[in-house]
Amino acid sequence: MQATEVGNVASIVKPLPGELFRVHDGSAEMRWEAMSGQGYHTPTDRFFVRNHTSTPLIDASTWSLRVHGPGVRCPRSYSYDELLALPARTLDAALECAGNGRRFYGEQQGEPAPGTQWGLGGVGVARWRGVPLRRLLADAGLRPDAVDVLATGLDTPFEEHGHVRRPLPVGKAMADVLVAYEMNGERLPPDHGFPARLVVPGWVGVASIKWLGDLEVSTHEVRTPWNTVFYPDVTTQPVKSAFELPWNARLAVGVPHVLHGRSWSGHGRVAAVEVSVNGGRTWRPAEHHGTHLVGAWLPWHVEWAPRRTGPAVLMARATDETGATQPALTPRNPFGYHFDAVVRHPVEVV
Ligand SMILES: Nc1nc2c(c(=O)[nH]1)N[C@H]1C(S)=C(S)[C@@H](COP(=O)(O)O)O[C@H]1N2
Ligand SMILES: [Mo]
Repeated sequence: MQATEVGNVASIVKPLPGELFRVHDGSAEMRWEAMSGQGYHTPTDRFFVRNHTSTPLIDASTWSLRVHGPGVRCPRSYSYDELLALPARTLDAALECAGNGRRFYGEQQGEPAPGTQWGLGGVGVARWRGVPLRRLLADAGLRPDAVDVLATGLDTPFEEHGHVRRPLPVGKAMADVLVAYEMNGERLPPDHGFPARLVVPGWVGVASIKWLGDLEVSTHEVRTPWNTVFYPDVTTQPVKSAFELPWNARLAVGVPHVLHGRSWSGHGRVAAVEVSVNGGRTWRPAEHHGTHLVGAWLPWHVEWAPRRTGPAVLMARATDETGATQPALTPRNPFGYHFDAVVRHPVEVV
């Protein structure tokens, strides 16, 4: 690993050391080698950040969260302390940007998609703690004709589109969504949504609105730029896999290596992972180990003792409990979302 170089972008508060992150404009991608030797969760110091504008610094003592709109009978407003006083739940869940893997539309399929050129590091698993959204909606007297919950962020408006906001269908809002105020056992850091954010398990990251200020419950379907112009028709995240290795990792010939990786799916548990160390000619099952939670990821490993020096291509292919698997090619997507094809990870045997 190279010497520490502390990167920084004005729009993100936390340090972005070069061995943990690749910085793209206003966003920071985790380097997958930074998960090597880590536990089940992604430590907050290396958790990816995706901001439309920049991280706001919000004063919790004057902050409040409104729950209102025609879909509720009794609008409510919660101070930070009131939110913290409600019954809390802990949830281990992956958060992933819809554009994670976008770079491979160009790199592997020869059809570059515009937008942030994420490798596979626009994903992380954290232990979130907060109040189930269903509790807030029930307390506000959710009406049977409620349709969408429009969550709005308090960050500065994005271009001419206004505040970042996206409707969440009531069915999902009442199922497993959390209004989180803790991440990995600590107060939510500014970059990840302090004082509170949504965590929407299995869905595209943009559903998990940060710096939450307002929840408006409607009795009709809501359209905002974040479900029309950007991120139309994307909800559940597909199946993906990554090796906890640097791109072009150098591996010594003739000695056994344990190659670690993780696979995840927005549809449910990962059921099987196969690995190829020869660019997809032959495959073998990976061994699963450790915790495996639905809505998070499955850690796995294989042993490999390379016999020849030179370049090699590692590939990992997961299948989830619904039978969804990683194809050889992802169909073209105009926005570069949901790249789920098997990624060819180059290494150098030396
Ligand atoms: N208010 C607000 N919420 C937001 C965003 C944003 O820019 N503003 N970015 C979204 C996107 S596109 C993603 S992928 C996730 C990223 O969450 P993270 O930065 O905590 O990793 O937050 C989502 N929530
Ligand atoms: Mo995203």
